[in-house]
Amino acid sequence: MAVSAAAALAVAGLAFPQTVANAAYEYTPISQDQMSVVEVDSVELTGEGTNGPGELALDGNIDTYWHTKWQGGIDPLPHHITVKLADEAVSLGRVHLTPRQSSNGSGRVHEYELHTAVGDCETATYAKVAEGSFPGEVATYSEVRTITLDEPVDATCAKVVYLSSWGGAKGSDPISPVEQVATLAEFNADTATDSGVDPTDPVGWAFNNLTYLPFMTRAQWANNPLGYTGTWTATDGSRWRTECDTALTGKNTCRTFRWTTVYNASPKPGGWLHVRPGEQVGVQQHGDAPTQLIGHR
Ligand SMILES: [Ca+2]
Repeated sequence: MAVSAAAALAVAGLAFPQTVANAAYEYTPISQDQMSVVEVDSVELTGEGTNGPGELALDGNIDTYWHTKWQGGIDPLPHHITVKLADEAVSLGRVHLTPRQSSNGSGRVHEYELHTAVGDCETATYAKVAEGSFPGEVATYSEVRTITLDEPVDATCAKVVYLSSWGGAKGSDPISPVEQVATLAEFNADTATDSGVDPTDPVGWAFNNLTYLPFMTRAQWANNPLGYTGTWTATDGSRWRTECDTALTGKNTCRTFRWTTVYNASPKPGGWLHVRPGEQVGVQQHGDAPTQLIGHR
């Protein structure tokens, strides 16, 4: 159970900002089956065997790849590949670029720009939505490069521009040499939806709504993980921890905590105050303790 800062404040009846910074997103892969290559600026027709065509970046096979022309003269940078993501615009959150897996990833992307458009991918106006660069270590040439947008963008089409690219390997140099061609084994993309979670909220063990159970003894909990110190994962995937006989719990007593992201936030001068709310489910204290209900610690 996660409560956004805005929602928590709304419950508390306080004024709160209309925007929540640092929203976190949940990503869902777009099937390559619904994507198609609109355009590549250049194709090697003969020098790479059956490889070369841009469509090979959408065939689900990391061993096949798009390759720009080099035979008989190298087509110069920049290069680009444009992909239609879907018939209707999607909320684009990330793009994954799987480098060519052969020749030490020669032609993999170095400096890039990501452009997107809505509408007909051949005639639409593209706008730059991200730029950056990927490192050129030979040792990591095969790893997927991911472009994550700061905020999702409505897009029907995505165009990856290679401003520069890395070659394969040169002697024992750990960094690849510069290259003029572009290659790409696989193009993938994810849609993004706001998860409602403020990632600035801390994650940790929560303990709230302390309740003593006065009519049971420790012995009755002997075979229950709530009755002795330890951690476990419940069948629903939730993580639990019980602590017994410490300064926190008191003597001959246990407290049980659940790993959670449930926090409330309220504004304070210069930032936010994060408070653990009192709605934690299932956390309790038991043992030979006094009969009382205690609120937040
Ligand atoms: Ca491929």
